Amino acid sequence: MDTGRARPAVGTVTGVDTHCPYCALQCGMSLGVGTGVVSGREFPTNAGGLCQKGWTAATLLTSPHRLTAPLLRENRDAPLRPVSWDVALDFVASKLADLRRKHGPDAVGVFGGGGLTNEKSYLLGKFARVALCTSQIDYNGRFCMSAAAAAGIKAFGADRGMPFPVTDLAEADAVLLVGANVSETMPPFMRHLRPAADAGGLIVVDPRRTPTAEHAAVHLQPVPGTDLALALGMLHAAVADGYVDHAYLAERTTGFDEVWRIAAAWWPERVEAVTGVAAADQRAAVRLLAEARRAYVLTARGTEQHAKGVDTVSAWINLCLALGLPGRSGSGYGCLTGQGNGQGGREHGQKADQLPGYRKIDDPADRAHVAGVWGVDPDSLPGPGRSAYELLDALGTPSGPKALLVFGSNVVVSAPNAGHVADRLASLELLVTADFVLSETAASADVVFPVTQWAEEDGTMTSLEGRVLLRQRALGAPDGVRTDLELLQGLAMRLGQPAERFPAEAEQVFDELRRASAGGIADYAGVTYDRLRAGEALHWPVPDVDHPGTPRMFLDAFAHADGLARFVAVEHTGPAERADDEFPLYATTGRVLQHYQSGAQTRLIPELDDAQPEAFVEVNPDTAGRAGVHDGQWARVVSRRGEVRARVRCVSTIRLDTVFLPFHFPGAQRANLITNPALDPTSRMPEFKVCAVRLAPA
Ligand SMILES: Nc1nc2c(c(=O)[nH]1)N[C@H]1C(S)=C(S)[C@@H](COP(=O)(O)OP(=O)(O)OC[C@H]3O[C@@H](n4cnc5c(=O)[nH]c(N)nc54)[C@H](O)[C@@H]3O)O[C@H]1N2
Ligand SMILES: Nc1nc2c(c(=O)[nH]1)N[C@H]1C(S)=C(S)[C@@H](COP(=O)(O)OP(=O)(O)OC[C@H]3O[C@@H](n4cnc5c(=O)[nH]c(N)nc54)[C@H](O)[C@@H]3O)O[C@H]1N2
Ligand code: SF4
Ligand SMILES: [Mo]
Repeated sequence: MDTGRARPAVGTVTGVDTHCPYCALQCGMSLGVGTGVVSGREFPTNAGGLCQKGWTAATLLTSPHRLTAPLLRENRDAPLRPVSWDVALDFVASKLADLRRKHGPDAVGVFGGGGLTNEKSYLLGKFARVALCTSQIDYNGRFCMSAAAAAGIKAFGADRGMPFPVTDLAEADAVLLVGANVSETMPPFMRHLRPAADAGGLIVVDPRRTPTAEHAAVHLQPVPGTDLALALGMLHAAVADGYVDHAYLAERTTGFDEVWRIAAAWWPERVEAVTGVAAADQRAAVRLLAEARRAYVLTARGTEQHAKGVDTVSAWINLCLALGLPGRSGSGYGCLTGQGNGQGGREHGQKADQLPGYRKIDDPADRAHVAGVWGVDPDSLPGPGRSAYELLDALGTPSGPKALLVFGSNVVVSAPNAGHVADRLASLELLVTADFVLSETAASADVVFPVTQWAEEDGTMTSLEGRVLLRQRALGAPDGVRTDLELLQGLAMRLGQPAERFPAEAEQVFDELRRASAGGIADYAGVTYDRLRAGEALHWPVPDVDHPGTPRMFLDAFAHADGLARFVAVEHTGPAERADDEFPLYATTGRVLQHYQSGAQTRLIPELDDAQPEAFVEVNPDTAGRAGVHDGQWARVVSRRGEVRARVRCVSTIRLDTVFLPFHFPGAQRANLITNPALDPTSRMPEFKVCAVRLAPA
């Protein structure tokens, strides 16, 4: 195993082309090797721009907080101490083998992440199914993309976040952004919306007046958890005002009548009473969309992270279909993928019900294909396992896993009902993480493996527009760290697997992934490192090496066998938890510009931490007054599951019945101490975006 890569001397190489390690926009950047200085690079998604997280991304490469030796604790009360790689690997492998012998293969669980490269996601899924033989693997994408993915598959037969290039948006006269605060979550993305905004065609649906909403001609502010009703009202308005594209309906879709049967009862005035969005504003938004020459509807987590998230996204897609937008050049529906590899991470088999290439683990033909590539008996592959929250909830219970391996997620901070999740983790016989910093989850583990960061390893990422990108190694890694692939190989070998079944070279893993995905929905067979190195823009599917890729999907036909898109009949029922006398407010959660996710990385970057050092709760001044709290004071936000401490930020533009908390902070400032783990029946997405709370002085 090659671990001794020297850091190139200052000035030997300058400016390696790479991509930002954080979000799905995957902004092009250049990393000054030796200087460690990041600069924006001309690339379609960012046109040279970066956000503050991008500019400061290299800071963590040389941070003193970086882990450079494996850590191990003898027992739960002992501190983590540095040990050698061999000691840590031997310890973990023998514990895993032991637990499996005693309790069967499902005694070991695996939790992955949408920030992992395609190669890591693929090898992690293979490691779980082949080396551990466990069905118990899932990942944080369940908390992120799963609702829109499921709705996209229902409607279109395939799920690619944006089935068109990001740059197409610049041609649009109208864009409806639902539950997306791109000004903070993907700042360079705003440039693609500027033409629509300048033309007075930007519509934003968000309970808060975000920096994104500031650019909107129409800002709709629904009660959190009522988007489905809003979408039904807007569909009703589209029909009533004569905007339905009947020729498109007949040629390209099926199922409208069922949908209309429900939407007919949701006239805009009724929807106003449920959502708080004026009927006239609903109609104005529909008019802007329908009268535009080119229009898009884009959803993100605000509308998706609900226990009815799939139905809610279906309702937005229904509106899109009624207006004839999807599958046409210059208009359409898209979901904004979140994590760096949010797209690829959900295609290659770290999801409980899935095999590489977006194949299904319970489909005999899919199992046979993948087992063939892996050189194993299809019958030896386990079936589907538990979804992310259900997996965490089952840890340490009689039927649940006794050990968990975590790659690329900080669930102690980011999982819903986080207090309970921390208790479940504490009940395990073995918790193992791989990370480059001591995240809150790593800090509670028995063994922590120190791994390389983005700039120190090769790998591919699939961005929010379905484009496969090569992130090439720019630097040597510090002594003592190994790649995730090397770690998986080391464990697999100790579990009796041949080394060549778990290659540690990214390009070799990718070549195997190409074969495993060949013929699947997310077909990467024609993507090669050489084509990517040559700068080709390859959007999947790319079925063979001569295929130019598919920047725009669905132009001729949708991915269902009959080529038609499906309207999906959905009804509004509202949030899982209603406000009442005891908990009179709705809390919603989300992001600020400077922090990324659980904050494990960005809280360690001084410039970002200085800008946003602590949790806050955004609250309307009238609501604050009634609760007896003042701007700048610490408050408690209490739900049925727990309470979180946050500093009050009075904001007059937020709804009176709604408070907002970022989820980036640890300990008592964890927003997830209060969130509701009510799960969507299809996607198993938790209800991060609404729960009932009360506000009180701290
Ligand atoms: N700075 C920063 N950028 C990021 C990330 C990060 O952590 N920090 N993470 C990346 C990832 S993984 C993701 S998934 C994306 C997420 O990107 P976004 O979806 O843009 O981010 P959020 O802040 O989670 O949610 C967006 C908005 O939804 C609103 N909202 C809350 N409840 C509701 C509701 O019921 N209905 C509607 N319509 N809106 C509601 C919130 O007020 C918020 O402004 O960002 C990516 N980019
Ligand atoms: N209340 C609330 N909770 C939420 C959300 C919300 O809107 N509200 N959003 C949800 C969403 S959309 C998401 S995506 C999740 C994200 O939440 P998490 O899954 O916790 O994501 P990160 O904070 O990015 O954690 C990634 C961890 O893995 C490490 N890491 C990064 N890259 C690698 C790698 O390549 N290999 C290894 N081994 N480790 C790596 C990082 O240092 C970090 O410790 O949070 C969810 N939780
Ligand atoms: S928008 Fe996303 S990809 Fe671009 S610099 Fe910021 S965090 Fe990085
Ligand atoms: Mo996400």
